[in-house]
Amino acid sequence: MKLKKILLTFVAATSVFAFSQSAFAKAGLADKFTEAIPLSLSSTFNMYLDTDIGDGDWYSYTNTSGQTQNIVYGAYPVSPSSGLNVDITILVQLFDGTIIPVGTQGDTGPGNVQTSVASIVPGTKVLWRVFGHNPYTDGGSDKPYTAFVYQQ
Ligand SMILES: [Ca+2]
Ligand SMILES: [Ca+2]
Repeated sequence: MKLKKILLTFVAATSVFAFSQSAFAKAGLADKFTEAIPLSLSSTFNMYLDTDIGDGDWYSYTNTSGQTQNIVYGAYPVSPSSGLNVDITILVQLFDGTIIPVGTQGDTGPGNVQTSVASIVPGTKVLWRVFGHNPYTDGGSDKPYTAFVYQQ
């Protein structure tokens, strides 16, 4: 009887754990550029990629300052020693909604920051997708990354 109770408690705890895991699964989070996570200047966002499924997370920064801004943005591994290799693909959305594909940045290698710079006029939005250089190994909750945007 006592063992059964312990087992039930264990099952309940496992269920809660499984639920919280799925609630934070990264597939489904910011997978499309229309669902980009907006970052403000000098802010960062820690997240991880799901492996095996080609997961990616979109981020955006919009210049609402009223003047041209020079920004640097991208992503880097929280722990360089994790060997995580993230890449970024970039889009620019003009004030009138026009979308300009910029492309994927050249790979800088495992453990390194993957970044780009832009000079953007007011109303311009920069969007970047963070994804694993190797979708099967560059991800997982033990290898989080940080997305960032700063003014230069
Ligand atoms: Ca995602
Ligand atoms: Ca890279």
